[in-house]
Amino acid sequence: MNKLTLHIGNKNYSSWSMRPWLVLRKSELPFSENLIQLDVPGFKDKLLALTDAGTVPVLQIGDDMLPDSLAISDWLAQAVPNLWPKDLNDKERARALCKQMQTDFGDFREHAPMNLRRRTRTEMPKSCLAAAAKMDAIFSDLLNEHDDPFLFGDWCIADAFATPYATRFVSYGIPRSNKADTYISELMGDEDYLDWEADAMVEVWKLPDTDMVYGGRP
Ligand SMILES: N[C@@H](CCC(=O)N[C@@H](CS)C(=O)NCC(=O)O)C(=O)O
Repeated sequence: MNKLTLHIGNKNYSSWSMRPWLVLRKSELPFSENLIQLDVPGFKDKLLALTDAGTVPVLQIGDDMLPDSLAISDWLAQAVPNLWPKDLNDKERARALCKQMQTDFGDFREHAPMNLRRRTRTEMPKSCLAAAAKMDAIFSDLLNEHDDPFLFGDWCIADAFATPYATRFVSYGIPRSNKADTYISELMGDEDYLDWEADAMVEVWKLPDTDMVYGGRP
């Protein structure tokens, strides 16, 4: 197989980067990573030098560049078995949920930006809480249906996509059901997630605008 390099953003803040990084870890394929600091002078030129999308994550496969967290995950699932559920109906549902997590829940993403170092218990806007409650209901239904511990029984790409949302519930003290809380703890206790988080904790580069939302300190 061609050499794999995952181009990613800052680990404390880049939720899109975390998803395929977790999928790559679960795939057990060897890969290296290249971290590009976002929102510093010249960062966009670096992203546009990778692909026209101008975003991270980007998976470099030999000399080919593949942007987009879901496209990267699909590529990895073709290379390695069992990253999607075995049941074909569940596979379609898991993929649709990933797509929904990419495009929906905008109020959750906007008001509770991923910030792994952050812990607060402030009152969040109603629209954010409503989007989080909707996600909680989807998670709880799937966990009940598949008898835990993951959304479709065994760990799959949908759980990688859920992990940055799990961290938002915890960072901003967003209310959740016991079912969702147990699942969030499972995701945030995952050994690969903990490796990513450990790197995020020691990053010195900061985004003051993100750190200061809801009374945080820069
Ligand atoms: N749909 C894309 C979204 C990627 C994305 O928006 N990435 C952010 C970082 S988390 C980015 O590159 N932002 C830089 C910019 O938009 O200038 C995916 O799933 O990979």
